[in-house]
Order: sequence, then C-alpha cells, then structure tokens
Amino acid sequence: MPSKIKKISALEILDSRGNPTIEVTVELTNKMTATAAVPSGASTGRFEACELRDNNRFRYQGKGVLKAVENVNKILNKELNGLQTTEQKKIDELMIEIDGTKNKSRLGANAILGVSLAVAKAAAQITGLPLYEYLRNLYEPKLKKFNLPTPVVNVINGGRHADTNINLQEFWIAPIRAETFADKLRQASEIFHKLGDLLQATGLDTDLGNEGGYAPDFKSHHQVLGFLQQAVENSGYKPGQDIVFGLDAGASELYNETKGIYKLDLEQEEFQAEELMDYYLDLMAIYPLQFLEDPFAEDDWPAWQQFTKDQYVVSHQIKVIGDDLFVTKEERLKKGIDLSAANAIIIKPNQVGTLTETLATVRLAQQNKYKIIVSHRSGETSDTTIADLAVAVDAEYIKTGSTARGERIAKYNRLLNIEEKIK
Ligand code: 2PG
Ligand code: MG
Repeated sequence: MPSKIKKISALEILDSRGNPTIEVTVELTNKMTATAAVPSGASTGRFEACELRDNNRFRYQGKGVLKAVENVNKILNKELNGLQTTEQKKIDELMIEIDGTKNKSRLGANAILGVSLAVAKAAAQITGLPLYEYLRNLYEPKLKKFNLPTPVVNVINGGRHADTNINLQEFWIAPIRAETFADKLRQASEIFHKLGDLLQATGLDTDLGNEGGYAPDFKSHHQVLGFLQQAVENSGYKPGQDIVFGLDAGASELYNETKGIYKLDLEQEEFQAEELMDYYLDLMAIYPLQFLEDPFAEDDWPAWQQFTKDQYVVSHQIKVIGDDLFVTKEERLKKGIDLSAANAIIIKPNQVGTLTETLATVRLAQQNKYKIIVSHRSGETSDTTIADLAVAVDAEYIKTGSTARGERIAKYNRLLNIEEKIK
C-alpha cells in the first residue's frame, strides 16, 4: 500500500575515520521510517559529484557537513513533502533539478544521496520486500535469480589509506573457486589471519589501515604479493586456482600531469605510461594478478586503451577496472565504451549522487558486458545498502575492505544474511 513522504531530516554523524558525514531519515505518512548514511572517499576522483563540506576551519578542520544537513532539513524536506515514496526516479530527478548544477554542488551530492537511499529503504519497507529485492525491481524485474557477488578483499592498505610506504593503494585476494559466499568469506578471513601471522613472524607491523587491511612498510610491491602468495599457501589454498589477486593502483594519485609520468617512490622509479604497463605485465607474469583497478590516471585515456587491448590482458581475461576513470557516471562510461578503455567498472553511489543514476550506469555497463564491482569508500559507516545493491544488480564482485573492522564486516554480514534467505 502506497505511502507518502511526511518528513525528511538529516544529522551530522561520524564516519569510520572520525570525519563528519551525513545521515538522513525519511518519515512516511504511515509512520514508517528509514535511515541511510553516506560514505566518503580519500582518493576521490576529480570528476566525482560534489561532497559538500562546510570549510569552516573552526569545526572538524573544515570537514563539517552542516550545510548539507541544512539543505536536507530546509530545502529537500519541503520540496519532496507529499511525494509517493515508491517513485524513486521522480524523486531523484526532482532533486537533480532543484540542485540545478552539473556536479550537485548546490545541495551537495552527500545530501542528495542520503535522501535517495533513505527513500529507497522506506519504499522497500512499504512494499514488504527485502531491500535487495526492492532494488532488483527498480533495476530489472525481468532478472529472476539472485546471486551473491564474489568479494575482492583488500588485505593490504597503501596509498592514501594508510601510513605506509606502499604506493599502490590496495592489494586484494579474491576467492574465485568456492561455491558459496559464506565459503568465500571464510577463505578470505583464514588467509587474512595467516597473512597477519606471516607479517608478525617477519617483524612487520600488523596494525590496520582505513579499510581494515594490514599496512606495514615493505621493501617492494613484489614483496607484498609474495606475502599474499605465501599466506594463501599456508592456508591450504592454491594461488591462481582457489584464490587470485587484484590491486587498485589508484594511479591518479601517482601521476604527475605536467611531466606526464607515474612515480612509485617505493621502487624509486618514474614510469612513462608504457613502462608502467610493462611493470604490471611483469607482476602478472609472476603472480596470479587478475584485477587491475585504476592502473592509469583518470584522464590518461590512451594508456587505458592500449592496456585493455594488450594481448596478455585479453587472453587472460584480466579485469581492467575504471574507478576514478568513470566515477559511476554514464557520461564517462560512454566515453570509455566508445574508446574500449576498460572492461569493468567500480560502482560507488556517492560518486554520482543518486540511486537512479547509479542504476543507469550499471545498466549501461552490463549492456556492454562490463563486469560490475560494487564498492565501499575508505570512509564508511555501518550502512549496508551496497550489499543489497550488489545482489540487486547481479554484480559479479563486491569490494568492501578486509575481513576486519566493523563498518566493513557489516556489509559482509549482510551478504551472509541475504545468502541464507535466498537459499
Ligand atoms: C577506491 C576507494 C575505495 P576511496 O579508490 O576504490 O577502496 O577509495 O574511497 O578513498 O576513494
Ligand atoms: Mg579505486
């Protein structure tokens, strides 16, 4: 039975890094309520929608979100009042129109996404469906079967996500062979602990970075991958068969635009794009590295094109994944498709700012046979919407950190619950 929006309110809360972020609650005329919280990135792409911050240096070092909160409480609360909660598309389009800017800088993409997600959660409640099923109906009701995504588990945190000398931002293990999500998660967790034992035995630090992965100083990126290989073997699994590796280079952060070079301080090397390509290919020849996210900078289209059509990449079905490159936006993805610049995409709702636009980007990606990796941000909350989203759109993968830290585990636990339900 339909129900209308009665009140929308927002609150400044803290994310997993202790920085402010926004939480939105939607209250319906039938008294149901739903709440959503918005995550926040550190290695944000230049083309992402605007995350509105107060820039008042006397509060939270300028990172407060009281303006975004006010935009929800004063503007969106009034404008969306009385709308049918189930009209997600209409509500999202109206918010885009009220904002009126190209990158959502007036109301803030954080304010808009908070409302967008809270509305979807409220609508799911009205319809009596679990969120993944409600989102599936919004996305593509003709898709009948529910599958669980394979987790790509970030066990070593580098770059902007930790105080370490590793330049490449993330090293993942992906359990590709186990049948169920529960087994995949178990394997990842076992390997994560064995990896901790190994690091400790070598005298390396086992403190955790922003996404729950270990973050000691290493001698080289080779050494990191060597540890992963060893940890997989010590856990009784076969690297390359049971478990493959991935990395998010976060290469926009390594790129010097004026010089046109990529800098890896750890290797004391500067690379032209082609040399960086060779560097990745060398790593792939030694380790079962099958996922490469943001291997090049967000505007280095020629490098992306060349790498995606590389013979080794094609014949080994390496996933070349655009994150900062696409920023979950249809427009950027369209360009990537036209240029054959990648074959997989990271989906982060807060890069674009509404659920409707997120679903449109996924649709375009899937129509063009791109693999989908639904992703968290490095600054997270206990909100688990991305778990439901991944199942709803039938994403092949989910990236939501290591198997430690509550805000990451919340998503994994939600997926365990979904798997139990759909069995
Ligand atoms: C990334 C993300 C998440 P951030 O680069 O993929 O892992 O990091 O949220 O800092 O942009
Ligand atoms: Mg990334």
